[in-house]
Amino acid sequence: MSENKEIEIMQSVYDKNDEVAARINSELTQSGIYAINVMGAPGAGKTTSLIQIVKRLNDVTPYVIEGDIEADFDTKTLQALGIKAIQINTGGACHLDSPLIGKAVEDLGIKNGVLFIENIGNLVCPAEFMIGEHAKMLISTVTEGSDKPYKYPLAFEKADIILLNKCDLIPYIDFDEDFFMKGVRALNKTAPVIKVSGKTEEGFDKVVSWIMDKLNA
Ligand SMILES: Nc1nc2c(ncn2[C@@H]2O[C@H](COP(=O)(O)OP(=O)(O)O)[C@@H](O)[C@H]2O)c(=O)[nH]1
Ligand SMILES: [Mg+2]
Repeated sequence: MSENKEIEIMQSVYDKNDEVAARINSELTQSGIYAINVMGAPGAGKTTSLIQIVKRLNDVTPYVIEGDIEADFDTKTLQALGIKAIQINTGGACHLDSPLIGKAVEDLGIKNGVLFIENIGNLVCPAEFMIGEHAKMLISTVTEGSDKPYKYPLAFEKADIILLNKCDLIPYIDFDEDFFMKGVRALNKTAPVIKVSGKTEEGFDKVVSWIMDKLNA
């Protein structure tokens, strides 16, 4: 009995979140914004990748919403590069939700461009909550190990594009790319997996070309 009740409450939390997410998504679309929910573990290189992507966007205006439990280092870094960015601090919550994004989108006042939403560093909860995005970008890294698709399936299953970051470090570690890709493809047949490095900058031209295709579609 008590177990049933718990499931019902969670369902209504998800329903409410998804309802707001759908509204944000349609408002963003009407404003000419393509929104990408950027997910990955703490330190996977979410902010580093955003910097690499943004500097290749040319004529497209980037906007960033930074999600962190505490602090605003990433927002300050992006603002110092001239990027329109604002911070959300969840004060403990392990993921962003759509009411938080609705308020941030209003505050940003954006039109025509790409909105990147850097989610809280976490491979679990962010994948469960829609936040008004058009696509989910998952950043996984070679230093996390090749077993992550098997251990955190939902994030890999839901991703529309997967960046495999820190490829500059492959010579120094025991990353098994075949095992990683087998795990990814068992969950997700279609998302492109792009090998990148925030250090050597390899791969980011391909990522930007995927984004531009989506934007123009
Ligand atoms: N070697 C290497 N380090 C990276 C790469 N990408 C990010 N880093 C480093 O990893 C750390 C975390 O990066 P950050 O972008 O802040 O990760 P976030 O927490 O996911 O936003 C920083 O010290 C980065 O310089 C990469 O491709 N290769
Ligand atoms: Mg960051």
